[in-house]
Amino acid sequence: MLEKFVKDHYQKSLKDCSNEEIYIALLELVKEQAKQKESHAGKKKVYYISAEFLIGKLLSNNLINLGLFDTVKKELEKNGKSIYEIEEIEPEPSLGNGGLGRLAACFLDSIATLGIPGDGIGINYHLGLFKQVFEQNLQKEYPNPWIEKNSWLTKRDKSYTVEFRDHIVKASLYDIAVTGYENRTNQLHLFDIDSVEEKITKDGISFDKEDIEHNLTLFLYPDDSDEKGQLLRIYQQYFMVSAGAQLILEECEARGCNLHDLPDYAAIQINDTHPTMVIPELIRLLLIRGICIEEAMEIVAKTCAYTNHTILAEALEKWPIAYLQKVVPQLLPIIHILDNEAKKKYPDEAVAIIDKEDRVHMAHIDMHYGYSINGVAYLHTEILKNSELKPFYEIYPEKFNNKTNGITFRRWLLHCNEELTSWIEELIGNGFKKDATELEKLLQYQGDQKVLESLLRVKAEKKKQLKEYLLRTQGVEIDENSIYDIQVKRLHEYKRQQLNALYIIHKYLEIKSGIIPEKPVTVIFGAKAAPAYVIAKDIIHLILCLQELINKDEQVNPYLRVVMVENYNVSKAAQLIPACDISEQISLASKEASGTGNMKFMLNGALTLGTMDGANVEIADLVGKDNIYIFGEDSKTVIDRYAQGSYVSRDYYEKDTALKEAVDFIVGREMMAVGDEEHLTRLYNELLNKDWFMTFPDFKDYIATREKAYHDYNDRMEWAEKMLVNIAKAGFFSSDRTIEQYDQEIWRTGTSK
Ligand code: 475
Repeated sequence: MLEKFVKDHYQKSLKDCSNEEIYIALLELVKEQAKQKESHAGKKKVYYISAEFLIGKLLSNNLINLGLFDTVKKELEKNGKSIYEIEEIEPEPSLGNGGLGRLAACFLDSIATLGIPGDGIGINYHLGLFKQVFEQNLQKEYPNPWIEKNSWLTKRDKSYTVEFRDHIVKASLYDIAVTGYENRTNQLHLFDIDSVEEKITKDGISFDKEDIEHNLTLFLYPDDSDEKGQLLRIYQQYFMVSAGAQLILEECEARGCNLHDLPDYAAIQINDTHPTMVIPELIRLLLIRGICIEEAMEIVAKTCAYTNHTILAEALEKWPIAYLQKVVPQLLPIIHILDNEAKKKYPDEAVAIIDKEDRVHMAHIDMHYGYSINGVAYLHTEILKNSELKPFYEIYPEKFNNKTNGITFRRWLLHCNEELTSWIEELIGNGFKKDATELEKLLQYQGDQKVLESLLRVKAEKKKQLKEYLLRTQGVEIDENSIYDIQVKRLHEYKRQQLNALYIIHKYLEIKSGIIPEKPVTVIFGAKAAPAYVIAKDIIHLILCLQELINKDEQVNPYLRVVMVENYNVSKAAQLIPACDISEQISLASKEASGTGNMKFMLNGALTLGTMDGANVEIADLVGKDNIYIFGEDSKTVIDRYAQGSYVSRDYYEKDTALKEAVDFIVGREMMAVGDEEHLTRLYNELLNKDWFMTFPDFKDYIATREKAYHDYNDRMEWAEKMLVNIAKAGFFSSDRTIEQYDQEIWRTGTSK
């Protein structure tokens, strides 16, 4: 089919085309095919508004979803071309940061796959999240341009006016088609301004924060450590929601809505607090269209639903009224009304929209004026109800619900691990592609040596591929016969990459003292730190220094190696995850809302080494304690300890020699030889005097549990059986399941079964 397409469009045969030409032809072909599956049927539609959509490269996924992947792959092969080389040409869109953004991308895939009318609404950031480069063992940030002349973006002949206090801008609409797996096509709507200027950055990622006309859609999460940066974020958020709200009202009216019945036509899912201003903005637009304030508030409250993704206080946005006044004064009368009404009914200061310091609590707007509040894993929702959002749960118990996260198996199995996909298919057929719970059929092979051996062969193949990939892309050499132990996620103290680093130091010291591990280990990290997050960047420095020190040490490197992957992103995740043996999910219990990497690793046959946090709890329930490595204190102990305010990290340090040695090593002679004193000393002091995320109390158990996992690894048959159980039980974590629950319990479009 590609041959014919290329002939018709370029009057050339496939084998005479360059890879670039084939890539462009495939873009066109996919767009044409996707268009045929657009549908305007159905009354109610979902709008998923999010500051991030971490969609990753789209070519192969679109081909898979349209049922074209195998045909195209074979056709290319016949003509001496490779789909994998063509994939490399596609730039990775830089529209997201971490879990929240990747979840939004998985959800769009599942919404379309289940045949639900549902579009994404976001911003077309030109430089997206920064590109990470390591220089002198430090993270440096550079712009990450990704938009090319030919891309998945389609510019629509459509724009909306967005008014700020001192600017009026035109929000132009760009769409990216979202193909469902053997189902309909939806859209990801991304707004942009025509005057944006990619070239205004200097010296890395600095730019004039006040030059709104040129910078509005430049970066995702521009540095907000000063007032100008916070104002820019407010500009971005309002830009997204105002254009989005106008689009929603226009579309609903076109489908027959008279605005009074908006909740019958739209369900708006607010992805964390970044899009919260959609609530006052919709009310404002309804007022302009002649609806009275009481009714407007009621309509909007029946249309909007809020998802919370974190209990970390610093991530819950609170904007000073004065800042909102400077950017979007038109919203303030409405925000004051929302605040007054809420205060009249609920005088408790804890649930106020505007607090005593004149700050607007965005999440509080969502909870008072939305009809659903959901957490993203069972434990997370329980913590929201019983502690973090308790005052709201007492007022609105009926609004609270859980939607445990999920991942799309099209990307995180079918695309990233063709070998494992075929292995599964040969054993249980291909029903699991549509109904992920069918993976449980694998359980019948638990004691089957031949099957287990073939599973180990698949893993070995993916490990070999990762070795080659790392050599090719980063010039590092790893041992494919070592255990691959991987921690990839945003860098944050609560995720505790520093605990993993302490283990590495401990192991290094052991090897130095002559204790040789049973099996060599390769510890792999991938993580970006927010540019203004000082300690997170110190932790990256620590890891990079360890990498240099250990990999150069010939006494140690046969047994232990450290690799920090540069600029970790979706494409790199797709290489790393299938090759992993041990998945590090070691956040401080209660702090990781869910995690979704944990699900991807499990699905690809890695075993979890983790705390009882987020979705790890549900993974542990599903696979049973013999098939997961759990360590550390539980969330209740941690929450109580915070409440008592009694944690003193130094007490643990003084009592545990192994811990003391590892911590002291950070500022020891060897590290100072490769690292920077200021960074290392700051991190050392932070751990010793604060350790806010309590790595020290979990250190001992972490070491013991990690050693047990490494020991168990050597019984290959038993290990393979554990892998098999993990794969078989991963079906629950399909985002198709999650989205079916969103649809049945929150959106109620009446589409999914
Ligand atoms: C959680 N990002 C994961 C994932 O639900 C969870 C917040 C504020 C500003 C910028 N970025 C953020 C997040 O809060 C985020 O990514 N949260 C993550 O959402 C999906 O699996 O546990 O940390």
